[in-house]
Amino acid sequence: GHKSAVLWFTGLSGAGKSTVAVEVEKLLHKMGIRTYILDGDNIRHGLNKNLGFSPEDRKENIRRIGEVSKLFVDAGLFTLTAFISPYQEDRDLVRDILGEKEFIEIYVKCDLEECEKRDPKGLYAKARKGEIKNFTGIDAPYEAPEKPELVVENDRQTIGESAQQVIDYLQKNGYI
Ligand code: GGZ
Repeated sequence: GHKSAVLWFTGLSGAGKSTVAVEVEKLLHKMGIRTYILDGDNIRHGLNKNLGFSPEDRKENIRRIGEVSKLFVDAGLFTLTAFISPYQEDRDLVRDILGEKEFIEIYVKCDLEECEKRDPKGLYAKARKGEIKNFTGIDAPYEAPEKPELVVENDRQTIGESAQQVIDYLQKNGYI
């Protein structure tokens, strides 16, 4: 058996949160573990489509995602979330909602310079030109986790290595 929890990936836009989450999910599936990924595609376009990117809206975005994650964990699923979640206070609130053992904070570390170079959706370029306001890393803050359970350095290792690091953590700590 296994003990389900939330794998909470946090980091800049373009850091590779979703990419690592998808890779971890594949590895969990191979072990017969059921999962669900929450990301901008299924949350910001649905449940949270009334929210923008002000600090207040981000706070509410993260709070709702925390509550939804709790429901999935209660249903027995390993839940993987991929949101910037830039504020320590908001992530701490989710930790309170979930409980210490059910919340695994994973800092997906990647230099701003590298994220900006990747810029898959051209959003950093737009933010630099002032066409997008309050863009994380440009004119809105990102507070790096103070005490994450795990740090994966996506600008220094492959996605496969980052994913394996997460699986190792889960095994070492008795989740799987
Ligand atoms: C940051 C923004 C913004 C602003 C639109 N700031 O690379 P993406 O496109 O797919 O990831 C970013 C995503 C961030 O949404 P989150 O729900 O993860 O943010 S938070 O946790 O802070 O609530 C980016 C896009 O939305 N995007 N405008 N101003 N990212």
